[in-house]
Amino acid sequence: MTTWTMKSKLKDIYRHPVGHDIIAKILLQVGRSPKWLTNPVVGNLSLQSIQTLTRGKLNQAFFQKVLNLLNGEQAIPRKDDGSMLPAWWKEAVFYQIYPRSFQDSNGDGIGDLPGIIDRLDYLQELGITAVWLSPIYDSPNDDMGYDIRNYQKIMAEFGTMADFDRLRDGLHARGMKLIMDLVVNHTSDEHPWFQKALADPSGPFGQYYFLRPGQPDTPPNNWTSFFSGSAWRWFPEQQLWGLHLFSPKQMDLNWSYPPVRDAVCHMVNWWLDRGVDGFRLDVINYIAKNPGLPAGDPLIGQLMGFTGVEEYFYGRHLHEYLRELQERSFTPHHAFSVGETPGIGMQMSKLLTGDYRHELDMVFDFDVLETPGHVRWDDYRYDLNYLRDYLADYQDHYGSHYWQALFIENHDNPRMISKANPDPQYRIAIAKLLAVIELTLRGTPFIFQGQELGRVNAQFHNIRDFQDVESINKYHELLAAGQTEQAALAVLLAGSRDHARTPMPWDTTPHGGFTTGTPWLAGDDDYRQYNAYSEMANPRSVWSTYRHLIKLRQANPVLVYGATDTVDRRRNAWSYIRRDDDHQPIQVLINLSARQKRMTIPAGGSLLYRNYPAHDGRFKAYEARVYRLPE
Ligand code: ISL
Ligand code: CA
Repeated sequence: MTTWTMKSKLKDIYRHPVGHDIIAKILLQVGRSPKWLTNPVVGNLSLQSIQTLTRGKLNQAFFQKVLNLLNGEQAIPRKDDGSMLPAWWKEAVFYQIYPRSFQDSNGDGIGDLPGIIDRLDYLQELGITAVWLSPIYDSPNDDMGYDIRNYQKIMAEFGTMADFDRLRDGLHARGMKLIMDLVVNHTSDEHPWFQKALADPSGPFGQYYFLRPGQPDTPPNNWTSFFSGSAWRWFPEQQLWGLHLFSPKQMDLNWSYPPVRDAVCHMVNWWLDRGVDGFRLDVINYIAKNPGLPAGDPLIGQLMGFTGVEEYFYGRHLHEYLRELQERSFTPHHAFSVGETPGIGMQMSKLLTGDYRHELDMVFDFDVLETPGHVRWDDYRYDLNYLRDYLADYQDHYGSHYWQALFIENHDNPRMISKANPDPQYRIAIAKLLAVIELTLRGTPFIFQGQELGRVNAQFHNIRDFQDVESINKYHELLAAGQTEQAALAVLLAGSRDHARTPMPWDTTPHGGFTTGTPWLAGDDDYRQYNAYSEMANPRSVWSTYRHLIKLRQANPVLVYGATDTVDRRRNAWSYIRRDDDHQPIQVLINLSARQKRMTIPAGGSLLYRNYPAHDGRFKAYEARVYRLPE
């Protein structure tokens, strides 16, 4: 057993999975490259000498937190041994549906299950083989369904349990799998468990949550909420504080209390028995708060933007809880799991997903979403060279026991095209380039609704155009900090989650055919040009690219399981070859910039796809091509 101390050196810490990801995360936050560490002078620095060098700015308390994390994890990820297990979820192409915004069937402006059922043929036509549904459970919608009031009931606006059964059958009849969203870090404050806990804090539900006695102006610790302010809510009637990492209506469940784990397993089994094929597990790495809820380190808080994270993003009992859930629910049902794990990097993710560890099958690593030194709220251009470096690193180093979840968009993020280059003349080329990347790498692609149409950020004009609790809180936080309304709005325009949540555009009728009523979240008139109906009819559309590449992937196992050899990594260039022992290799060539680029075309290759009409010479702006190579 290794014990990490202030004498430990940076290069050794970087070899430890947790140390590796913490250092990588800090460098990403401050906008530095990990290459910095290969400098021997840097690598040989001990924590002690770093403390001295920073003149105590990084104090003892800070290092103690880091050491706690290091010493809390003794496991080392298993190395690549070439033994890769096949699985349906490795071969699948997933599609994420945000039900509220997908298709309204009854004119109330809210997407619903019958609406999704009407669009199953669309998904099949696109080539999708698995669907992830964002939450459809009964909820007061403080956080759009991520605040669940009843796990075993369908949200009234979305339909009924009978609709759900029809949806499940419709998917299965088309050969598609169905995974649901499992939100068990917290429940709505309107969930009966919480209501009972409040009504009788010393009764059977009192320990389901983190309820603490105290004084109205001194919360139990300094943790902050991801949706602004303290993570503690005061309940004056009961004279109790309650912990909520997200909105004050999302109360954190206490996983250290065994009845909570029983209740969760029971509920998960109920859905799995109902024929669900697996789950996407919401902020699942946050479930294990360290015992005693120790205060967050202010420095870490400053660096990460949230105080307290180090005490729950990789809590001491996390592996144990995940294994229990796996053993009691997932394994007996042969169910699939993908964890949403903010803050977890590549090495730590291995310890959560190794095929020999019985915890999760895959996780989403969010470091793909922002380039070094940036956060989601920044208005900046995402450099696609970073996307290349990030993905190539996984292709090179993830190894045979782990499997990457490939994604660039979801319901919590602005559209990637808008971040990479909002100039409309490049929109289609970038959309197709992103499709090429996501559909030709090793890993499982998750396409977020509208991504296949080349959706871009919405044209919001006013704070009243936003619906998301996070955006609205952020806006008021900025005003309270003295920002002008215009400046605060600019921040929302850069980072709001609502960009991903506008209505899905189906055709050129009002509101893109999403609803005959008034949509719950207004879109703009982009649907007149970019919509499913028009794009399906056009062989050169973004949609047709997605369809073509999905089919290509499905027809070529080398694109799923093959190794990835990077052959060109010059600035603004990326080329890789997917190969295995049984098939002809496939080479991908990409110009990552708006400038023309000279690329070396493979001799004897046959063209499988290109995002521009045929032409000679240099690669055009954001040009991407796929070739089949001779054996
Ligand atoms: O960690 C964060 C801040 O950097 C956030 O990204 C946060 O962890 C992330 O948004 C978690 O998302 C998931 O859980 C939330 C919900 O609002 C999101 O929609 C969901 O995807 C709470 O359930
Ligand atoms: Ca509806």
